[in-house]
Amino acid sequence: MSISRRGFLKGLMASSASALIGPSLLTATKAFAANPIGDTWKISGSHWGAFRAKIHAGVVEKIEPFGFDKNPTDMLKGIRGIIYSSSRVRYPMVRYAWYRDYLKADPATRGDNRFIRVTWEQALDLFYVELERIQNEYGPWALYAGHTGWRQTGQVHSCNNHMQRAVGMHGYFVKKVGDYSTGAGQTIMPYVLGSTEVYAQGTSWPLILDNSKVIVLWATDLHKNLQVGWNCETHESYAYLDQLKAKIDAGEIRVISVDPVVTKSQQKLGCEHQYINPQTDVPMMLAMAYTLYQDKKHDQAFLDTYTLGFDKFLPYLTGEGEGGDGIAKTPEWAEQICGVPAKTIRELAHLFADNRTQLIFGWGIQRQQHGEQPYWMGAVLASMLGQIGLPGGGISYAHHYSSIGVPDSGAAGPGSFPLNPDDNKKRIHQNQDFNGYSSTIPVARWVDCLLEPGKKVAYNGKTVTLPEFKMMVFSGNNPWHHHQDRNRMKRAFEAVQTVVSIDFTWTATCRFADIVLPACTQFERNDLDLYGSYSARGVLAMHKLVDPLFQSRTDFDIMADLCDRFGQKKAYLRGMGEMEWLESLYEECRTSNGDKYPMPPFAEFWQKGSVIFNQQQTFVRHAAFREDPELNPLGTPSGFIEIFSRKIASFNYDNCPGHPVWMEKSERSHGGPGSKKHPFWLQSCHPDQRLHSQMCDSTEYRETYAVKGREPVYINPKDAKKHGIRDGDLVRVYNDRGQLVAGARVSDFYPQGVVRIYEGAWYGPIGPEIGSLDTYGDPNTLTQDIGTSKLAQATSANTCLVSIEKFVDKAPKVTAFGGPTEVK
Ligand SMILES: Nc1nc2c(c(=O)[nH]1)N[C@H]1C(S)=C(S)[C@@H](COP(=O)(O)OP(=O)(O)OC[C@H]3O[C@@H](n4cnc5c(=O)[nH]c(N)nc54)[C@H](O)[C@@H]3O)O[C@H]1N2
Ligand SMILES: Nc1nc2c(c(=O)[nH]1)N[C@H]1C(S)=C(S)[C@@H](COP(=O)(O)OP(=O)(O)OC[C@H]3O[C@@H](n4cnc5c(=O)[nH]c(N)nc54)[C@H](O)[C@@H]3O)O[C@H]1N2
Ligand SMILES: [Mo]
Repeated sequence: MSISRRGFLKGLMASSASALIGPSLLTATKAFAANPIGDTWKISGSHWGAFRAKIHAGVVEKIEPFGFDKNPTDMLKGIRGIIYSSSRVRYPMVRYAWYRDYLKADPATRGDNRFIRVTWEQALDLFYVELERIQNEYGPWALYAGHTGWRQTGQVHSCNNHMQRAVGMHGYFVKKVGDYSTGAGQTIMPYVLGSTEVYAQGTSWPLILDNSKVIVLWATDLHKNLQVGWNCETHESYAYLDQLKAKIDAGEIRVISVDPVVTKSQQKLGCEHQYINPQTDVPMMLAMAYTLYQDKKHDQAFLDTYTLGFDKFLPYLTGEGEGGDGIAKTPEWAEQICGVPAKTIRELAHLFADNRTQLIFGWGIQRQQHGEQPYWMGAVLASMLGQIGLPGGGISYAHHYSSIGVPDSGAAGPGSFPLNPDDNKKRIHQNQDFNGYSSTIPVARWVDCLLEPGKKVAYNGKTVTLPEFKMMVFSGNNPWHHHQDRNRMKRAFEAVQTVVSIDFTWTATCRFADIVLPACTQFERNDLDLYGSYSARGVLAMHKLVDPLFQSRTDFDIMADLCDRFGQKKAYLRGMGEMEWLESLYEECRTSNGDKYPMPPFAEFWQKGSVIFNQQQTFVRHAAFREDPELNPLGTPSGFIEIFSRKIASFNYDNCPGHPVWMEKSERSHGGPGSKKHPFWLQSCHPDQRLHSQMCDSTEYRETYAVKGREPVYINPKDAKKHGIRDGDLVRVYNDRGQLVAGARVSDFYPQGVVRIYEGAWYGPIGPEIGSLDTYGDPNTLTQDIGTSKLAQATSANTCLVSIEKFVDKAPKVTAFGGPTEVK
C-alpha cells in the first residue's frame, strides 16, 4: 500500500471514533447518542435509489433524492423510519426457553417471542459452540446456511457473503439453488431460449420506442416494480416510460396490459387493459397460437430456421394426430377457462402478427403452480410471430427489473467482499460427507427438509435427497416473510435445534430463532455500490450517516469476531478493515475500467460521492442469434429455440412434459378447483410501498397506507358489498391453512373474485400456536407451499384461494412490531 493511501485511510479512520474503538463500546449505553459534528450532508445509496442525508447532532434528519435521479421513489420517505424503528434489534438476544432448557426446550415455546439479553461475547460464543456441536455430532448435512435474500446494498458489507464466508471457514454446509423471484423461469428458459432470460439484459427502451407498434405488458407492473433495484437504483427507466406514454397518447404505439387487475402501470400510461382470469394465461396463449396457425399468420420461415420441435407441439395445439389429446385449443375452448372472449383472442393474435410487437412478461405469473408453462408458451407464441431478435419485437422476461432496458455503459462494477473461503483446505472441519443427503437443495424446498428429511424429490432431471437440518443460519433474508404457509413452517420448526438470525430489525424470523444478533443498517457503515444494476451507470459512495445504534455492529465485525473464535479472523479479513476493503474494491474496479471509463483515485471519489459513466450502448435481445444462428447459437442443447425439448421430455415429468401444455391448478378462482369453498384468488404481489418486508417496520411511513393499523387487502366493490364490507373495515381473510386480519381497501381496479395483499407484510400471530390469527396481515399465512413442478420446484405463492368476511370480534392488538418480550 502506498504511503499516501495509508495516510489517507488513517485520516479518515481518525475522524470516526467508532472505527477505532469499535461500535459496541461507543453505543452500549445510549441509543441515539449525539455525535458532535453539527449539520452535514452525506451521500448514500440503497435499493430505493441514491440520496443525500442531512445529519444533525448525530441524527439523520432529512433524506433528499440524489440530483442524478429524476424519478425518485416515494419510498425514500421510509428510510429514516428504518434507522429509528421501534423494532430495531438492540442487543444480542437468546430465546428464553432455549437458553434455559436448551435442546430440551418445549417446541411449543418457539415463537412466544420471550428472549433474554446476553453480551456480544456470550452470543458469539454460543453461535460458535453450536457450529462445533453440529459439525462434530452430525456433519455438514445438518447445517443450512445457504439462504440468500435482499440484503441491503453495498459491496463491502454484503451481509450474506459475510455470513457464508465465515460459517464456511468453519466447515461445509448445505447450500441452495434458485431463488423465490424467478425459480420456475430461470430453470425452464435455459432449455427453451438458452439463458435464464430473467436475469439477462433486454432490448433497449429507445429501440422499443422507435420500432414497436404494439407492446404487451403481460403480467408486469413496470411503474410499481422499477422503484427498487438490486444495486442502487437510478430510476432512468421512468424517462422511457414517460416517452411511451406520449406515444400512446399520440396513437403511435398500442400498449395492452394483460392482467387480472388494473395495474399501476396501466393507470400511469393510460394504456389498454385486457382482463384475464388468474392463472389461465396458457390457454389464452395456446388459443392465439391456434389462431395464427389456422389463419396462416404464423411465420413458418422463422420456425424452420430458428426453432426445433414445432411439429411435435402441433398435435397438442390442434388436438389431432399422434400426441394430440383430442382437444383443439381454439379461442372458444380458451374462453371457457381464461374468460377472454374468443373474438378478442383472434383479434389480438392478428394484431400481434400484423405489427411489430414486443411481448414483455413479468415474474408473478411464474410464481404459481406450473409456473414454467406460461414462460415456455410465451416463447412459442413469440416464435410463431417470428419477431425474436428484431428491435421492438420478440419477447422479454424482465423489463420491470433493475433498469433492464436502460442502455448500459458497459463499464465494470465493483466486486464484493468474497462469498467463499479463500482456501478450502483451511476450513476447520474438513468433513464433506453429506451422509447420502444432497448438499444443495432447490431453495423453496427448505421447509420440506425439516418436515420430511430423507425424502427423495425430483428436481430438474436429478433426484434430491432432503437433508435433515439441525441448525440454520439466516442473514440478509427474512424467511418468516418470504416463505409460504406459516402454520406449516411452525410445524416444521419443531424439528430444528438451533436457529441463528442476524438482522437489524426484529422480524418474525428473529421471533422464531434461538440466537439473534443485532447487525447495524447500511446507513451505519461505509460502503460503495454499482449505481444502476444492469445499466452500470456509475459507482456510488455510501457514506456512513450515523454510528451503529444500540449494540448493533456491522456484519463485517460480527463475522470477523466469530472467525476469531476458531482462529480464522485474519484469513477472513485478509488483514484488511472496512475502509481498506472499500478502497481495494474501488481500485480494482478502476483498474478494470481503465481509460475507457475513467474513474478518479479513491480519495477523490469518496469525497465527491459518485462517478457517472456517460457512455450508453443500445442492445437488441437475441439479435446475434437471428443474424446467424450457426455462428451465434443459443445456449439450448440444440442451439435453437426449443419448442419441444428432448431433454425435458426425457425426465418423464407428469407436471412438465416435453412441450408447453395447459394444466389445471390445485386451487383456481373463477370456477376452478377449490373455488366453491374459498372463492377469492389471493395475489401476493410485490408491494408498491416497501421492498418485501423491508420498511414495513418504518412506522410513520407504514401509517400512510395501513388501514386501522393493518395491511390493506384490496377488493372489488361488488364483492365487498356482497360480504357487507366497507372501505376501511377490518376483515378476516382465511382458508384451511391460516387466518389473518387486514384492512379493506375497496377498489374498482380489482375484478370480482380477486383480492390482493402485498407480500412482505410482517407476520404477527396472537400466539405461537398453530393456526393462531395473524394480527397484521402477512399473506404467507394463507399461501400454499408446493413446488411449481418437478422441473423447478419453485414457489407457487400465487396459487392460493381464500375467503373473506367482515371482522366482527374485538380487534386484536398488532403483535408484529416492537421487538421481543424481554425476560429479565
Ligand atoms: N407470497 C409471496 N411471497 C413471496 C413473494 C411473493 O410474490 N408472494 N416474493 C418472493 C420474492 S420474489 C422474494 S425476492 C422474496 C424476498 O425475501 P427476502 O429477501 O427474505 O425479503 P426481505 O424483506 O428483503 O428480507 C431481507 C431481510 O434482510 C435484512 N437485512 C437487510 N440488510 C441487511 C444487512 O446488511 N445485514 C443483515 N444482517 N440483515 C440485513 C432485512 O432487515 C430483512 O429482514 O420473497 C418471496 N416471497
Ligand atoms: N416496489 C417494489 N418493487 C419491486 C419489489 C418490491 O418488493 N417492491 N421486489 C422486486 C423483486 S425481488 C421482484 S422478484 C420483482 C417481482 O416482479 P413481479 O413478480 O413481476 O411482480 P408482481 O407485482 O408480483 O406481479 C406483477 C403482475 O403480475 C400480475 N399477475 C399475477 N398473476 C397473474 C396471472 O396469473 N396472470 C396474469 N396475466 N397476471 C398475473 C399481477 O396482477 C401484477 O400486476 O419486483 C421487484 N420490484
Ligand atoms: Mo424477488
